[in-house]
Amino acid sequence: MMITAVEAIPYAIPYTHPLTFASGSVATADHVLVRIHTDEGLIGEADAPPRPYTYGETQTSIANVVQDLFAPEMIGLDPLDRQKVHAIMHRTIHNQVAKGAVDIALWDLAGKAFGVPVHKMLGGWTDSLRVSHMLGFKPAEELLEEAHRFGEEYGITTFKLKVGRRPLHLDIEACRVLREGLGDNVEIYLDANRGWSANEAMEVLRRTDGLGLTLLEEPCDAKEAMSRRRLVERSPIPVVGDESVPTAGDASRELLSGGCNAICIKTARSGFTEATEILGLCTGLGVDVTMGNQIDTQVGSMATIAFGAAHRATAARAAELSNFLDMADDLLAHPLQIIDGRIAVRDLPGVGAPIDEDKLNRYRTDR
Ligand code: MUC
Ligand code: MG
Repeated sequence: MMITAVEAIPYAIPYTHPLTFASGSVATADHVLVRIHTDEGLIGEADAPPRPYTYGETQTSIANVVQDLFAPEMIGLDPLDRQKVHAIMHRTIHNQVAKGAVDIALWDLAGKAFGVPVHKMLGGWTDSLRVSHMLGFKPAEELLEEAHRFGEEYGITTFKLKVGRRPLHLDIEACRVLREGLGDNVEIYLDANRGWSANEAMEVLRRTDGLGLTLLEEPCDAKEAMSRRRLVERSPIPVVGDESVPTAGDASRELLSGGCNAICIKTARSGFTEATEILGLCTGLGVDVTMGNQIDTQVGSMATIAFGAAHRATAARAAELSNFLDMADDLLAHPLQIIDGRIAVRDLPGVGAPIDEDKLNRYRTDR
C-alpha cells in the first residue's frame, strides 16, 4: 500500500453552548480534517482541533504544516511504516496537533487495511468508557443546574470543573455549591488551565479542604518550576499535567522534576503513537492517567475512545468525552451516544469514525 495524497480540510461548526476556561474560549469548532489517501482506495481520517492559547497552532497553521511540510515527504511511503512518517514529522518542531492528526489517520488506515478496530489493535481492554463532563466558567448555581442535567440525561457522575478565576472565591464557591448539591457520590476535580499562581492554587486547596476534590489539573504554568514543585509536594491530591505534557519527553521532564504527579493524555495532541509512549512512562512510574478532551468533535472523541478503551490504565478513570454535546452539528456519520454515563467503542475497522460527506461539504471552508 502507498500514500498517494494527504488532504487537510478546514471546516467550521458552531457551538450551541460555547465553553470558557482560564486560557481561552471555544464558540466554533474551526478544525481541520486530515485525510490520507492510498493507492488501494483506503482513506485514513482524523480531526485536528487547533488550540492557539494552548499550543500556538491555528486552523491555517495546521493545514499548512500538513500540506506543505509533511505531505510532500509522505507521498510514496507505505502508510503502515508509521515510524518513517514520524521521522519526517520530527524534523518540524512543535505542531503537536497537526502531528497527532497525521498519526491517528495512519492508525485509522492500518485498522481499515487489516479490517480490525483500532481499539483492538492498541490493546482491546474494554468496550466502553465512563464519561466525565467538563463544566466551563459560569455562576455556581448554573454549574449545579448543568451538572444535575447531565446526571439526569446521560447518567454522568464525574465532573471536571474549569477553575483558575480571580478572585479565588468564585471557584471556591463553585466547588462548595457543586459538592453540597451533588452529594458525596459524585466525583469532582479541577482544571485551572494555568490560571493561578502556585501560591493561589495552594490557597484554593486549603479553602476547599474537606470537599473531596480528587485531582488538580495544570494549576499554574509548569514553567514556574520551583513554585510548581513546592505545590506538587504539598498538595493532598494528585497534580495533573495537561498542556505541559504533550510529548513523552515533556511528560518525563515534568514527572521526574516534580512538576506533576499524574498525566492527562489527549490523543488530539499526542496521536496514538506518542500517547502510547506517555502511557508506558506513566504505568512504569506508577502514575495515574486521565483521558482528556481538547474540546473535541465526535470524530475526535472517537479517537479518544479508541485509545482509552484499549488500555486498562486509561479506562480506570472516567474519560472526558462529552464536549461534542454542545456543538450544533458534527461530521461523524453515526452520532455518538452517552448511555448510563458510558460511551461504547465502535466495532468498525479503523478508529470507527466514518465521515458524513454531505456534512463535510456543508461545513468545509476551503470551497
Ligand atoms: C483542558 O483539559 O484543558 C482547554 C484547552 C485545551 O487545549 O483543552 C481544553 C480542556
Ligand atoms: Mg486541561
